[in-house]
Amino acid sequence: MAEFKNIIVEQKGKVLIVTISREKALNALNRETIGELQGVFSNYWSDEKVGCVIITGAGKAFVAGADISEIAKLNSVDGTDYSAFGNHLMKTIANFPKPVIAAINGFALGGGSELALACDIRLASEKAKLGQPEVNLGIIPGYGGTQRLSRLVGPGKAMQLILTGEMINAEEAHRIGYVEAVYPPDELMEKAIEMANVICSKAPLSIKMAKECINRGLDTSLSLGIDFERVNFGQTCATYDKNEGCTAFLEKRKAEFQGK
Ligand code: CO8
Repeated sequence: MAEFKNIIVEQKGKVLIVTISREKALNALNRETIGELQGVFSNYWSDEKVGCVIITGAGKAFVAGADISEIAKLNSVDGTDYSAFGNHLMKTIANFPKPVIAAINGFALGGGSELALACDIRLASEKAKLGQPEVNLGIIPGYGGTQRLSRLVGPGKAMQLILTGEMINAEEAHRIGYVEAVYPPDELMEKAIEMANVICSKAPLSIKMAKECINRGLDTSLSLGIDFERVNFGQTCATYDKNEGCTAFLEKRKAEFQGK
């Protein structure tokens, strides 16, 4: 396993846990950290020994945003480039062939909220605080926040959060559908790992195709999305695991999926 400066990567069974650990800056995403995260997702893209990834943060923050000391130095050209660099990571996570769960342990602000939004499922600690405070800095979200937050919570709520820069607590985030579940702080990782293990116990190709269908559908019309689902459904019917899953059900035994 490669050594990283700003992240810790550990594997528990088929679950990869990526902890952003830059506590002196509340895990703010500087270029180096984004590069390290990009490296992890590239490395594990085709690794069959990993079935699900959890991203979390060390200390009191998930990620308190992009690194403001780097943003402060950007001109227009650099800003566009910086946004593209971070967006490449967000797209890599969104397109990653296995689910990615954000375990939001604390502050998830700006780029930290956007990182969580690029993940497939967001679980939060009761201590989490979320928001897109970019307007306080004279910028706007630049890692997909204007697009993904509005798709998740609806345009009105996204407008309210992004235009006021308001920071909300986990309970409110759950109420509006920004996060899927909220747990006591000491149970968050346990619950995230539990969910990841449930996902890992299913047919890997079904998981990959279902994720892709949901994401592709959000990016296109309903009828094209349903067409995409139809083709993928047909593909599942050609897999070993479909045969195994259906046969196991009929034989009243547990399926042994092989990811093929
Ligand atoms: N960047 C750099 N350093 C940070 C960041 C950050 N985003 N957030 C916190 N820190 C640092 C602080 O400067 C402080 O450092 P030091 O100890 O050296 O003074 C340390 O972390 C601890 O922070 P605080 O003392 O402020 O801790 P508090 O508990 O008092 O407050 C807060 C916690 C409320 C989270 C507060 O730190 C805060 O408001 N942070 C900034 C939050 C923010 O505005 N985030 C959005 C940043 S902009 C962004 O994410 C844009 C994304 C898109 C970029 C597109 C391409 C460029």
